[in-house]
Amino acid sequence: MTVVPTTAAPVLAEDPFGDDVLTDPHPFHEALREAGPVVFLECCSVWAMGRHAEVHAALTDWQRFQSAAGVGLSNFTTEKPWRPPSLLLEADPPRHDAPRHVLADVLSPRALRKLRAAWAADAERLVAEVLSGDPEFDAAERLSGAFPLRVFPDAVGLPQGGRENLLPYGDHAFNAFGPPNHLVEKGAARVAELSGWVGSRCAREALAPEGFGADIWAAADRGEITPEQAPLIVRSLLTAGVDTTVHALSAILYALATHPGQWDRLRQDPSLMRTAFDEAVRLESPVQTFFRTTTQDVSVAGTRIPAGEKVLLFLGSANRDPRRWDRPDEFDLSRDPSGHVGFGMGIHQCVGQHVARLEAEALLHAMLPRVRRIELAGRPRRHLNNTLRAWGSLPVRVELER
Ligand code: OVM
Repeated sequence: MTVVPTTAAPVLAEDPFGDDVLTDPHPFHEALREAGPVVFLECCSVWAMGRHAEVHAALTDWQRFQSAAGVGLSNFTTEKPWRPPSLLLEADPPRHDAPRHVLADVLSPRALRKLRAAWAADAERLVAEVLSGDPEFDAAERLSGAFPLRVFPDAVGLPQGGRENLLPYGDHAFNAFGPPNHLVEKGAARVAELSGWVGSRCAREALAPEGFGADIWAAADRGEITPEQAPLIVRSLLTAGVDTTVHALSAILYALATHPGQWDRLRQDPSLMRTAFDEAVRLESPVQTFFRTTTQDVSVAGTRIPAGEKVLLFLGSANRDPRRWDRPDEFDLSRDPSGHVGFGMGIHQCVGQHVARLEAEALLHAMLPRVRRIELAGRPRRHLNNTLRAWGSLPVRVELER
């Protein structure tokens, strides 16, 4: 028998879910990466990884880093989840696979083709409306906060009433992955009401005869999933499909407003749109973290993590790891951002990413010919969330094409 030497993991005391780190996570991320490939976080008694190589490896190793015990701090094997677990996010193969295949089909680039023209027209209308007013406006409120709510609920097939519940519900779901801090407490008062509303919208009768919701129910009719699974898969759309795209749109608008040379470049060559979107997701990482749980003793770079432990994977840190990226803090359309883990990696990689890309493309294609220059017009304000990197306010000034 060979005895593999194990090293004790460095211990960090700082709370990554504290307001200071959430407001500006970069100094913490650097300390985390520099401390070592695996560290122990005293605050929550969990392990953590912040370097690209180890985060990528853990994300693609679902056998040893499972999701079914929850991808937040709470361990579902010992604690009751705040809602029935997601059939996608909080499941492992084989149970994960049928729901995943169904949703991947429903949200495939092919399936989204029929939405492209309508979303482009919606974006034209929104952008024309916003640009016809004051050249200084809040892009978080008027553009990124508005556009997904114009197109996504209709695409799902949700009725008009109650759509204002979507963002608060998503915001709480993403807070709930963290420790029970003030951000979770703030959402607690409305959990029953919001969960009740979301749950009621997942029924077949509540959904329009055409749309992502109906498509999921059609898969149940074909026997690809059970009728019991369908409403929970619709719930995944309503949980993960709104806040994420709102904050991804803010990320790309912020990146472009603070890098005028890259805005010019994108105007000259709109075929860089996909790069721009992925580069913004890399740089801002709208979803900053997810946990996994070890299914067995795991040795990572010489450090032993026992079975049944929570491991916090810092996607945002991996996406700025200088071991992986040149000038990681720069938004640069010359780079190839593929390989970023902003959408995760492996079997759970964001199933809705084509929806997010289509939204960003529609919005930016409407803006590019009309806006010669976009810049910050004031100090942007963060919206704090235990998982999301978000803007509460993004004041911009635009100079229009004459
Ligand atoms: C879900 C889900 C998937 C991804 C993220 C997420 C709240 C939820 O399946 O409900 O965040």
